[in-house]
Amino acid sequence: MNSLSFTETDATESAARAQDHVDDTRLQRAIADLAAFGARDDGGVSRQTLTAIDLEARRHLIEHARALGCEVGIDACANLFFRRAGLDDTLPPVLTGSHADTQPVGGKLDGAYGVMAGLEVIAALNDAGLRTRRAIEVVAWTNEEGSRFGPGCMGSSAFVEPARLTAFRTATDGDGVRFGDALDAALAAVPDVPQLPMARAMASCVELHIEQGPVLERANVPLGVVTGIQSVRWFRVTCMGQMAHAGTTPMDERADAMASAVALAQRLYAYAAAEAATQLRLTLGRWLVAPNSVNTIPGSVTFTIDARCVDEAVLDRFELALQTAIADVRGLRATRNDITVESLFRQAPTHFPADMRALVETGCTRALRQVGHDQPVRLTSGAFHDAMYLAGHCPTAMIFVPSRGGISHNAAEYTDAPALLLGAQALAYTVTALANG
Ligand code: HGY
Ligand code: MN
Ligand code: MN
Repeated sequence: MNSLSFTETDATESAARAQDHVDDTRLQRAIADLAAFGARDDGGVSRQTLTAIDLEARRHLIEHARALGCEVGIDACANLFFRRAGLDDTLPPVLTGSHADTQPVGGKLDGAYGVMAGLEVIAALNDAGLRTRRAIEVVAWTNEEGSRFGPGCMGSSAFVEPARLTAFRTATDGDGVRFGDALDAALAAVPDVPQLPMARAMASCVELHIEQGPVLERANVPLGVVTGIQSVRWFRVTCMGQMAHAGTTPMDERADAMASAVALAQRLYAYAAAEAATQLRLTLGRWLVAPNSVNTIPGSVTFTIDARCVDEAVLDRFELALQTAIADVRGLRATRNDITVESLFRQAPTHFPADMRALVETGCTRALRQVGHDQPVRLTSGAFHDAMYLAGHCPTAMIFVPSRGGISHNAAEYTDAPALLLGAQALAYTVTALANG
């Protein structure tokens, strides 16, 4: 096979061989080995970004990748890249992978599956004795979840737009730790890993991920071709009041911040219920009450809003409704309570290109046919992913496998081994074909 001029047949044959060398046992072991870092008694995983346990997991990934013959690099946002050289290293590589951080109470698969399946593709290529025209890089993005430090997808968004990193460094976690300090510690922990520039050219990107929703399981089809990712907006609302004694303060003389927050939250949930037909999704997930004492009237209550929809106009209308609700609640206690809202994160809907989706469909269909299924399901992602930033950087696509009960961001997150194998097989086909393109 001429090293620099691959024919269509070569690319397809190599893709099929890579797919056929994906090893189920090796994949399961790799997922289990990573899940041990932050393992919980309830079967979940707690490995928030740049915590000590995350740094231990990163070291494990570096050693695992080196054992597969990969070169390892890290960029200024501590994104880890595991590179399998191509025959022509002047060409931009094909990127796969996902994130290795988890929610505070996460599962074994969210993000981790895409990283370990990417490394399994490299192991399969090694087993098959295949060289590819382009290099293949598997990435472990920093802080996809955005739970410890907001916003989400810090690593991938800084990779494509490095100027964002300055502001990200000032983000703080619940203990007041700055992202910049945690980042510097993560970089110092890997002095043996060379630093890479950000915003490097990539030929294409494919991210494999669990669906985290119910669609594939209800369709009883183990593979999904992701058509795009819905739009997301995060806000922080702060309701101010006045701390006072719970026993001595008459109800009509209080500036109770919790009363404002609850009145506002009730309006927002009622709005979301009225908008159900639009598939608007509203979550008020993180609440901070000061001074959080049973017998002091709350002086301030802060809560986050996570609003999502495939139709951005719905989110625009939601923002107007939010302002109206705030004005309403301010009116209830006009003199004493103030309410502020701050935008934390916003991302327009993502649409993956047709040619990338077609290639993913080919890889999925070949894998499915081997287990008696016909073809993959096409679906939009309800969750956001690093691929939403890569989609603006290079041709990008995603592959999904089902989540049992549609559950994720929960210790009960689970996908059966046959589906995990199929996802890795579809990834191997797609990435190998792209790497020979
Ligand atoms: O929130 C999300 O959609 C992602 O799972 N972090
Ligand atoms: Mn994820
Ligand atoms: Mn997640």
